[in-house]
Amino acid sequence: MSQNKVALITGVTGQDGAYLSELLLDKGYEVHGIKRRASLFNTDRIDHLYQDPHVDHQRFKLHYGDLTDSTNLIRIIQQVQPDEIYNLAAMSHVAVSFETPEYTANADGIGTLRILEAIRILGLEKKTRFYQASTSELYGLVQEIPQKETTPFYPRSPYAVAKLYAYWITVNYREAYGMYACNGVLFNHESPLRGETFVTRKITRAIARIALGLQDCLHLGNMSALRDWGHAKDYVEMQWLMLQQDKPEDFVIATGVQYSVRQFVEFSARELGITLAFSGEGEREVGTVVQVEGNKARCKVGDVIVRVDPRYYRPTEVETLLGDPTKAKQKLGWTPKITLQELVREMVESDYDSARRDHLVKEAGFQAYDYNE
Ligand code: NDP
Ligand code: GDR
Repeated sequence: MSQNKVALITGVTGQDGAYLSELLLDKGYEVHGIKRRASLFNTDRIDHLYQDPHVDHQRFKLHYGDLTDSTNLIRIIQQVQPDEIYNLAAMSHVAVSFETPEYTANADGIGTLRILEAIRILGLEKKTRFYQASTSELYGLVQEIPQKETTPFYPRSPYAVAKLYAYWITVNYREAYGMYACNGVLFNHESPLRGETFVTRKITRAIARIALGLQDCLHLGNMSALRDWGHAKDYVEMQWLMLQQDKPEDFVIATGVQYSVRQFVEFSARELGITLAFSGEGEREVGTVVQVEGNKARCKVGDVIVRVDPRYYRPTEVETLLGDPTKAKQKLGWTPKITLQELVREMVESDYDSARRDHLVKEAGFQAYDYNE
């Protein structure tokens, strides 16, 4: 039990930020998070951790900030004096990074430099340990299967190129200034808290809505893409473990098992009693209902509920990712606890509950939220 440590999390309002906050609070940490100012509330994922700022001994505190503002980062780090910084903030959507490449470079690449420099400017090199949220997207056009710590990088998007800079500036500050700074090269990890436009959540949400008649069809891009999907709750434990070692090192975190996007659709549908058959190729591929069991799904045999929309293709795609987590298993004693089947079940159940709420709202004559991206 690491009591009284102080952690600062950037990206606290995101999927990993929420799970990591929970983990660190459970371990007795004082947790500070940086959130961006937004025109609407943006703390849904951490509202259950909220503590009244007017009471004493509060252990969860939020600060307004942004990775593109050095002055703000220096001020917060000076005020918080963290033992550990987890840099989770990023424009994290690969497809969107093609639309906003300069901003992505600024936030994801230079943002990391800004934090490392703040630590140095404040003379905290020996006190503050730094975790950088690196990514399997660095492998991009893969040079070796499976990918491990020594596999060469070949980034395939503005997001991955920005993260490449962040990876190396973290290594450089470790070597140049003796800082405890490390990269977790994490493969895709998902959960019911995953953003709705990442493919797994888009799938589980759509399948739940289709089952209840709230949506007709799920439109996807490249269904043949292969990913190594784990559970975010498992992976944030690794982020913490990486900062508890004697010396800083970089680690690949993955399950070592790979599935296609198409399989993820099949598994999700099956959770609600729907069996799908896929036919056609490329842009003409469709998923048709061939069997419906149980009473959860209202769709009928013969319904086409999955179609390809080239709008979701990426200018350069990462076709296959498969991680080799041997080093993490050996040095950190870690193995993922949650299987893909359990992950899919948890996500589908959570989205089915939300869809049932939307369905009740619609039945009661109110306009149901209906944004399908
Ligand atoms: P999310 O997209 O769920 O969360 C990203 C967080 O970053 C949000 O809190 C977001 O704020 C915040 N953010 C975005 N831009 C800025 C900015 N300019 N300044 C401050 N905060 C900002 O990502 P995940 O939780 O899934 O991922 C966490 C990190 O791990 C990211 O860096 C991601 O790139 C990386 N990663 C994720 C993997 C995954 O599979 N999930 C795998 C490998 C790496 P807001 O809520 O306001 O949008
Ligand atoms: P990824 O995740 O790009 O791997 O980045 P995403 O879920 O967006 O895509 C995974 C694969 O699915 C294909 N795909 C689609 N993707 C989306 N979003 N929407 C679709 O409709 C769709 N159809 C097919 C994609 O082309 C891709 O091949 C995630 C992010 O969390 C990054 O921040 C993180 O670094 C990496 O995982 C590891």
